[in-house]
Order: sequence, then C-alpha cells, then structure tokens
Amino acid sequence: MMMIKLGGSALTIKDAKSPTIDEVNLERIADELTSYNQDMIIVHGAGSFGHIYARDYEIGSEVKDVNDHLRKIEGMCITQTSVHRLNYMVCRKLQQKGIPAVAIKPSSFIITENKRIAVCDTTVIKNYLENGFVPVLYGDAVLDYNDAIKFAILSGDQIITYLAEELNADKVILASDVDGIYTDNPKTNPDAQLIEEVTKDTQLNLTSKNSHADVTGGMEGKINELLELADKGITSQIINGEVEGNIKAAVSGSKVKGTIIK
Ligand code: IP8
Repeated sequence: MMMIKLGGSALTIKDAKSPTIDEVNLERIADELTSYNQDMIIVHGAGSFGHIYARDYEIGSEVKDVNDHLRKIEGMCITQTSVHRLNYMVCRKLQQKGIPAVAIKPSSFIITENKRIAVCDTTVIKNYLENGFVPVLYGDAVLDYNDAIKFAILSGDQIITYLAEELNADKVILASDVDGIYTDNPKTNPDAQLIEEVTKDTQLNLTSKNSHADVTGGMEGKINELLELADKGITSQIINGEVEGNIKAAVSGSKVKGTIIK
C-alpha cells in the first residue's frame, strides 16, 4: 500500500490572501495520479484553505478566556469548512480522472492530545481500501484533549506518518514544492545543495523560515514526522510535486529525484 501526501503549496496558491486553488496544478497532479498501480491513500495539505484561518484564530494556542474560547470555536468551524471545501475539489477532480476517491474527514474521527494523534480508528479507512477505493484525507482542525488548548491543527504530515505505521504502508511519498531537503533554503540560497539521503544523524540547517503562514512547521515539521517514521522502519521520500512527471513516476514505481528519509 502506498501513501502520498500532496503539499498544500502544490494544490493551492499558498501565499494568497484568501483560499485559492491552483487549478492548473490540481488538473496535472490528478492526471499523474492515474498511473498508480497498487492500493493508495492520498493525504493533502491545507495551503491557503487552512493556514490563514488557523493563524488568525490562533487554533492550538492556549484558550485565554470565555470570549477567546467562543472565538476559537468559530475559527474551528470556519477552518474545517474551508479545508473540507478544498478536499471536495480534490476528490471531484480525482473522480473525473477515474480515480475512486472517497473523502475522509479527519476531524470527524481523530482527537489529539497535546497536538499528537490520540484517538484514530482506522477501521473505515481499511475497509474502503479493501473495497478498492482511494481514501483522501487532509490536514484539519481537530479537538485536543489538553484542556488548556482544547483544539489543534493536525497536519497532513502527521496523518500520513500515523496511518503509514498503523496500516503498514510499503511506500510513503511526500510531494512538496521543492526537490527535497537541502543544506539550506533553496528559495533564498542559490548555493543550497540537495541532500539525497537523510537519517536522524544528518546535520541540517533548518533555520530559514517559510515566507507564508505555515502553522504546522513547514519543512522542519515534515522532516521530524518522517524521521519518526524512519525510526519505526518505514522509509519515505520527498519529491517535487511541481515538476511535471514526478508524481506519475513516483506512484508508478520509477526513480525520481528527491530525498530519501531512512
Ligand atoms: O497543510 C494543516 O495541514 P498541512 C491543516 O498538512 C490546517 O500542514 C487546517 C491548517
């Protein structure tokens, strides 16, 4: 079984002021995904459909008082509806290409504790897979057992690493907007070199910050999730989903430029 994460930056215009889909990329990515040749779960990021609201409503930060609680409840509703809307567009596009995409809403069955998944029953996902569907999940705003914060932003990266372990994935691919992990931020430093293989002993300079509002930690958050997965014996690969043909090659088992995390 293969799991692929489609970065929110590939599917949406991430630094837009309001939720904006990247129609051209979505069309191309959906086309490329039709080359999959084994069971597949897709998880996508939120991009401008989630991070703007999550930051504005400070979901995941301490609830200060009753008014802040009410405001965060409003923020939860707005964020969930927005990422659900993105998921609808992704699923519709996949279905139009002939992929049996079934929407699975993470906030309806996942609860976190201190922002890490604590409750997540995978029975339904397993059943859909067994019946030949392609489950499509996404980064979402969820309930959190920690009473001080009450709510959390759950990244698609955490969902993918959790499910990869639970469901014994053979292959985990993260389609990002860069070729992989670099010695420095390739968008700001032209001398940055691609690192082909990362382990927990690799020294990384991850101090460069993202320019857009990524509340789940950008590349640093991604690497930490993947190193945790590697610790459990599951190797993953970061590839550039914006380069035409990369996703197609990755889902059909061909070699693609990127970083392997093991
Ligand atoms: O884009 C974040 O998911 P990610 C989810 O996978 C929200 O980090 C709601 C901002």
